[in-house]
Amino acid sequence: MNSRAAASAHVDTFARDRLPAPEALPEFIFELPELQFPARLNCAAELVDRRVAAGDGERVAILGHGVRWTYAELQAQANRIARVLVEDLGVVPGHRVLLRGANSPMLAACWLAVVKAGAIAVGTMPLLRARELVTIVDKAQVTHALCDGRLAEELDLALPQCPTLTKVLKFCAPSAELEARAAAKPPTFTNVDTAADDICVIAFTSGTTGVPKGTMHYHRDVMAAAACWPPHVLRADRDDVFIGSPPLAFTFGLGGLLVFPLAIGAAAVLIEKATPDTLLAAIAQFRASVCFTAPTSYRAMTAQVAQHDLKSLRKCVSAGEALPAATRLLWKDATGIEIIDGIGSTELFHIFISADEAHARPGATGLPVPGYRAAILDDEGRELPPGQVGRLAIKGPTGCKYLADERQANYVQRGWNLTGDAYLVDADGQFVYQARTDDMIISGGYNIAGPEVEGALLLHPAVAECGVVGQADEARGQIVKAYVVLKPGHAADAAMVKTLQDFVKATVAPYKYPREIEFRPALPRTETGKLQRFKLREA
Ligand code: 3UK
Repeated sequence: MNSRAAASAHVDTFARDRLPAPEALPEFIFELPELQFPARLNCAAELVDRRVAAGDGERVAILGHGVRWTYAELQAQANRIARVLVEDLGVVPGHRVLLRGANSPMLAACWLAVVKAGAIAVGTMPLLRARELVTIVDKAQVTHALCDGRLAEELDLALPQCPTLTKVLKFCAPSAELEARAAAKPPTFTNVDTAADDICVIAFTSGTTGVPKGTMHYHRDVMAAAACWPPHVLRADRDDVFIGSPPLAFTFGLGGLLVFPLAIGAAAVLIEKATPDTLLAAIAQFRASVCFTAPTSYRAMTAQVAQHDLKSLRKCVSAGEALPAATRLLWKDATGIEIIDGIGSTELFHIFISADEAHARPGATGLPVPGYRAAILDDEGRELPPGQVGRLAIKGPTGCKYLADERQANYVQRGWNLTGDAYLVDADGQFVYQARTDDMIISGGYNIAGPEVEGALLLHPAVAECGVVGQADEARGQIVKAYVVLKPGHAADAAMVKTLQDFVKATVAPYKYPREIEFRPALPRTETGKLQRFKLREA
């Protein structure tokens, strides 16, 4: 790698100036031959222009409701938007451009346009409110925004408190201002010749607590993610049609629903609402073959699988939270498909431990993805032997680079990325998730992993969803407390509490059983499908 020596193309150096100091960065490893990146690299050019140049211009790139763009059409649209950014809005390389919208072809074209222009895409989750947008705009000193008109309200409310954000252009309904301007531009654009280690994405963490962290990613990080997990574990091909629920503002969605399909010349379906019901209908409608969503979504979809034609579906990816063994089994029974589980993080861009269909093991996440190394460390940073629970540590071609954030020192220690997860390696070398390190329950001297108790509860036919946390207790320090959503037709009474407690005792070591069970109509979740255990703990 000699890209360090290559001159940055950024005229506005805000992001580069706020990278962690060299000694605070994780160690990067580029052992695979496919990770030898040139010093100059623009990932949008790699994903779109290179495909068109290779003769794929007439292949379908992006599908949506009422939209079918070939690679050539996607290139033309992204180029026109890039011209609007540069010629009309004065975007220069290094500017931070906020993107706001539900997943749609236009949002994808905007992302590519920002990156082609050498600027930095700052995605925002559709459900964010004005005050959360203000925080992001302030932290990233956002200069421009492209916003779906239907989600403009909260951004408009935020604007008076966003002095750096001077230019906002809206796309889609009602005004389609961006489309009108883009249509007036020629379909060509000279991509900014960025360095491989120029920043092109700032992805904000969902921030369960505290101020969200801006994770910065280089052009080469995007291509590195595309070179590791997809060809070695997912193994989709160019005739696949990708679909799923995670927002493009979440790197799980950005990779799975845009970068990875484009990297192999496949097609991506971008739909705005991907609730279990609409996702199943869209799989049937678009003949989708590769699906990305969260464990709870697979669980919810199983009940409705029979009402849809899912013949086209061949690969299902789960990430965001641990995949309970019960959910893996339910989905396999309903569809015949073995889910590909993978743990990834916003800091590392995408998945770094995963198992393909052949290596899938209920209850385990899988093996380190080629290109990445994984270890289990104790609190002093020493590597632990198999069977012992410790802190998951990762090294690879991508890694944590927070935007001006002291919490860099929590995530990166001695060159390792510490994800905040407690894991163990079993006798087969499989990595087995235990809990978030701060979600371990210590009760009467036992360490109990909440997700393991959840996994046991989910095996019971009356349980729709559940969340298990530690609750302060005078005698035991903490007790195991379960919040349970029952399936329709089951009574939330004392008899059910006893039934579930006995069931857990018969399924896992009896000391792990939930001493308290509370029934709830629903559980608190993030927009990315993660259970918000901290909200349950506060309850
Ligand atoms: C948890 C998992 C067990 C784990 C993500 C794939 O989730 C993503 O990024 P986030 O920054 O959260 C990271 C944390 O989520 N987690 C994710 N996947 C799994 N735990 N099994 C899993 N399969 O605590 C991790 O540290 O929101 C996932 C790709 C890109 C992503 N950004």
